[in-house]
Amino acid sequence: NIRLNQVGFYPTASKIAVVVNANAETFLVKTADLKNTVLTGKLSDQRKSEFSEKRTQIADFSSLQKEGKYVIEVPSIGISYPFEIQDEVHKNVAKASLKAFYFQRASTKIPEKYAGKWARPFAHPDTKILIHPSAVSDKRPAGKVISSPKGWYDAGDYNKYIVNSGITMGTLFSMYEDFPAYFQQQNLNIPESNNAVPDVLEEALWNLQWMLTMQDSDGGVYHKLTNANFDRMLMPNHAKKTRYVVQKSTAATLDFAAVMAQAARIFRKFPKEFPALADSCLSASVRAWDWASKNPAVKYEQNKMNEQFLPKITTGAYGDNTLSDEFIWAAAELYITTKDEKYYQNIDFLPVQKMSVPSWNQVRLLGYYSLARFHNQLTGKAKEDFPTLKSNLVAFADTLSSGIEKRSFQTVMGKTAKDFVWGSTAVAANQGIVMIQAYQLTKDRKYLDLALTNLDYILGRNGAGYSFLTAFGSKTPMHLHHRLAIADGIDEPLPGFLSGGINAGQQDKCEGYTTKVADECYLDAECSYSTNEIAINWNAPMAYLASAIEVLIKK
Ligand code: 9MR
Repeated sequence: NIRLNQVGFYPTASKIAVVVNANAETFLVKTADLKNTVLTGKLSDQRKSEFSEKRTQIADFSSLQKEGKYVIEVPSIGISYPFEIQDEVHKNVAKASLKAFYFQRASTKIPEKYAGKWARPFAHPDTKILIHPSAVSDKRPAGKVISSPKGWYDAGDYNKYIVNSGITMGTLFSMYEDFPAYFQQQNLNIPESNNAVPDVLEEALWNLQWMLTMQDSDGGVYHKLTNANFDRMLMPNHAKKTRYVVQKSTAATLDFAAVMAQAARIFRKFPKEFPALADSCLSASVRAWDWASKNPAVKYEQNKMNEQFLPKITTGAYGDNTLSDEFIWAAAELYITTKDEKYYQNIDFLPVQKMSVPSWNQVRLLGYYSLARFHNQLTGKAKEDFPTLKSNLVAFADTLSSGIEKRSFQTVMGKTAKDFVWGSTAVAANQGIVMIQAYQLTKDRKYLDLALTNLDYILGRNGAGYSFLTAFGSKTPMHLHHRLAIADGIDEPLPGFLSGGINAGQQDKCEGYTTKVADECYLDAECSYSTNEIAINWNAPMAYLASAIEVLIKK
């Protein structure tokens, strides 16, 4: 009943625990051995979010700055999990949530040297991928094969989806571009660790190389590389179903264009290591943009596709009906990389009430973030628009956080029940990134504290009482819907993976849910793909938020 960030707190930042259904008066902070009480405080009045069922009280112990390991005690209620107060307290959280991508690599052996007990054999060469009948083109008839190795497995399954790779790569690249110095010194213990290129870029390159293979000769990009149906819970080297690339789509092609434009300017800075990569990425990006301009509304409608073509494809659809945001993101990245103002003409702004945090089907803000990051280099209309862009982003941060003091858990997350969707931990992380962007634009410390509320949410201050990142915290998911973890025979899940988390939808209909309350629905069970899967597009904002906070919260 005492919910808090189970990892810990920074000496100089805010520290809050939330006491659930207690109606108590005081709390004590004790050293973890329970021998000394270092602070006694008064609990706040009770409060409750509309959709929530729990009345909560706030224990604010921000004044405690001494480093150490502690617990919170609420007399007659109980004692919290232990936590630390320490500088760089989320350093390993940031690192592990990035290292997770290494574990998701396809087409390679994962040796013990880098993976410890989670080592596994080579799997999914992906050198003979069938062109699905939905994907034929002049030069590539049905039944022909292409080679499309590497990349990351999307999630708990072993398929590779361009749309979801798009937002994931965009988020990781933005993280690097926002804080390059931090990543210059980070060592993830991956095979490429001992060269001059930051590990985050080497890791992203693994997926970038796969993405490049997904472009057809006309510039369009296949929506995904997939089995016809999901695998059983097998290790990847035993998952040997035929794999296909399916039809090209405008969303995949524009996400690809955005990622490649961003990659071009990033890898341009490493000419010695990658002499031709930046040029290849840029030309791939431009060709993708041109294809999308000629084919602006090719949706991926899996059910319709299945009426026309065999085999039927039943894996993740990532179908998106609104493509305006993909155009904006790709245009923004292409404009920044090429400085060609013709791309910028595609960019517009929305009233703040209509803005939404990034998700795989809503990438508008990724474009805005990049424009904000490079505001000193903007020209023409982009330069004129910058004040609007800035005030919109800041106003959006204010909208998301307004009313926080009335919420059960005092986090930006949970303004409405709608936050608790499939992959809600990534909603929290992405809202945290909005706060970081507002901080970068204003340098107002309050946005940093707001970002931290959502990191606290993810690591334990929430309605389910879990720290949703595996291996971090006392109560963490143990039974993820993650084929690698289910089939490996090892009790602990792979470390550094973010569970999808609380989701009121309960689409998996698993047995064992104990509540329908929006901010509590979560089931730590393998069958619960709608609350307990992992996914690359969730780990990326997690890594961003933890890394940004590590960089920005100063000693
Ligand atoms: O993250 C996706 C979520 O937003 C959708 O509601 C859900 C159902 O379409 O799919 C999620 O993505 C899954 C993908 O389709 C297949 N790989 C696993 C992904 C995470 O659950």
